[in-house]
Amino acid sequence: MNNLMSIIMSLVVASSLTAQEQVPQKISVPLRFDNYYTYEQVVEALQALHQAYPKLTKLEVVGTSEEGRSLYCMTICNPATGTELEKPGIYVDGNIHGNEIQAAETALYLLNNLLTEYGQNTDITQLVDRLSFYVVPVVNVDGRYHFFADANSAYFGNRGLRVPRDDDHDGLVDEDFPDDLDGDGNICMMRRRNPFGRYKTDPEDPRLMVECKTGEKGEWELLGMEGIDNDGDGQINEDSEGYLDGNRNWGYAWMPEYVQSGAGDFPLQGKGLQGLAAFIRSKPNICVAWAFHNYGGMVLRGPSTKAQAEYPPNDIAVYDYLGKQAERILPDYHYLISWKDLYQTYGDFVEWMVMMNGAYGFSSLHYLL
Ligand SMILES: [Ca+2]
Ligand SMILES: [Ca+2]
Ligand SMILES: [Ca+2]
Ligand SMILES: [Ca+2]
Ligand SMILES: [Zn+2]
Repeated sequence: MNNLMSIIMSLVVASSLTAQEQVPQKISVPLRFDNYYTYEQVVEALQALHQAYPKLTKLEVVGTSEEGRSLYCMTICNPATGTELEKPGIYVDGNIHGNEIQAAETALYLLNNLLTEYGQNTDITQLVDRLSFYVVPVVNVDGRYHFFADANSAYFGNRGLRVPRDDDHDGLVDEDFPDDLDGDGNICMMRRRNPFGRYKTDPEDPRLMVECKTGEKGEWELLGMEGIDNDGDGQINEDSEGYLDGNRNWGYAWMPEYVQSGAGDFPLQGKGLQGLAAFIRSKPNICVAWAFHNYGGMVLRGPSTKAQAEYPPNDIAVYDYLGKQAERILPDYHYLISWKDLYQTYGDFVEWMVMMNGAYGFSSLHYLL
């Protein structure tokens, strides 16, 4: 287990990515980690890995999204050392939040590392021989697709699933998205000059603004996010995609929308999630689940809600051991309890893995690579 932890943890430190324009490239093995893959390129990368290691891998579609995209799972199992279901299963996924794109690269890095180091590195060879790995690099396939295809904001968008929803209860669904008015590919805050505004130009960088101190003369006022009132109801950008949060829609401790924002109308409303759930239920050998998210340097375990009792002491001993290894291997990451140290989540995926499927479950929140 210590070796596995090292690999999962080293993913984060080992690869160095920068957010940049997509450079067209032929995807081949070993995979490159110098730019982010679009949804289609993730699929190509999985196919390339499968072609390079057909004996060790299985690539299958485990679900279909609202917009008809496929959710892929790559299984790594060495048939020469036993069948898949008789080995302990390690489940890893990423990008359940569509905008948290580096989670998928992290999952691909794990696959790439396990396969290219098999037969070279003794620890990895042993892991691959002893375990079955199930890796789903992109859970929210529609969110990832739109993250690359559409204009984006630093604040929101593409996190949830594309289940249409009437956010402002006017009988129309998803009728007023933000609009990229200047066509630069970003949805930004708009400003205009106004001597009564609360902001002035930052003396250190004229591209930025700082808030005026009391008595200081203002220069700028903020006008909100880029956009127009597409449906003419007097409100701007009030109803964009969704919002159903793929990580609030699972069948353990699910709570309706008035308790948990993003819950959806019922557990497993997300079409892709239904397929994924059925796939996971067919793998009773899964004993560890790891869900990759972004931002914050956290390795989180449940419980995900306060009302839930603490896990049994024997389990906590295992979590604490793994958590300590995580902190040792990953500088600046902290092993934390999700309800207490981050926030409560109802209908959480990892909690469903723990309570309904008997896995040790973690979410890890990675910094941008
Ligand atoms: Ca509406
Ligand atoms: Ca813009
Ligand atoms: Ca409107
Ligand atoms: Ca709009
Ligand atoms: Zn997330």
